[in-house]
Amino acid sequence: MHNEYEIYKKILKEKLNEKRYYHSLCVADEAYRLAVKYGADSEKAYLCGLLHDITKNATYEEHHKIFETFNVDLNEIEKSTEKLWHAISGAYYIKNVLLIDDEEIFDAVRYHTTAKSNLSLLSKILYLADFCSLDRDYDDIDVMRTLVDDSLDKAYKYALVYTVNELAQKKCAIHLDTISAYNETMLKEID
Ligand code: DGI
Ligand code: FE
Ligand code: FE
Repeated sequence: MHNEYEIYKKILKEKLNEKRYYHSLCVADEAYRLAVKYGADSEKAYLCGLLHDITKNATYEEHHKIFETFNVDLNEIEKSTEKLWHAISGAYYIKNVLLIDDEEIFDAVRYHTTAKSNLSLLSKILYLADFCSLDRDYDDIDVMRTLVDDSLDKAYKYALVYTVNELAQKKCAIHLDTISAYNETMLKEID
C-alpha cells in the first residue's frame, strides 16, 4: 500500500505546482488523522487526501478533454464556475486514468469542493481535512481546528456556514449540492 503512495506522489509532483503538492500531502495527513479519530478507513482517507486536487492545475483544454473522453455532463453552474471543475475532473481521472475503482473514493473527491447532502463519513473527512490541513490559513482556522477535534458534525456545520457566507459575500453563484448540504445540516440537531 505505501509503495503505491510513492507512485501517486510521483504523478502528483508532475501534475501540480509546489504549493498544491504540499497542500495534497498536508490534506492526506489530516484525512488520515481524522479517519483514525472517527473510525473511517485511514488508508483510503490518506489516498483521498493525496489525490483530491490531482487536476487542480490542469488547463482549460485538459479539463475539457477529461469531460469529453469520459462523457461527463456539467450543469449550468458547473459549466460557468471553473473552480468547481477540478473536483469533477479529478474524480474521473482517478477512476479512469489511475484505475482506482472505488465508489467511495470517487464520491469523496467528486464532492470535496461543494459537499452534498448525505455525505459519507469518508467524504466528510476529506471535506474537513481540506479545511483544516496544516498548510491552510484563513481567519477562522483556529476555530475550525478546535471544532474538528471535538465533533465532525459541528465542524461540518461550521464549514458550510463559513463557505455559504463567503460565497454570498463575493456574490458567487452557489452550487445546489452546497445548498442541500447546508439545508440538511441546519435542520439537524447540532449545537
Ligand atoms: O481546491 P482547494 O483550493 O483545496 O479547495 P476546494 O476544492 O474546496 O475549492 C475551493 C474553491 O471553490 C473556493 O475558491 C470556492 C469555490 N467554491 C466552492 N463551492 C462553490 C465555489 N464557488 C462557487 N461559485 N460556488 C460554489 O458552490
Ligand atoms: Fe479542491
Ligand atoms: Fe484541496
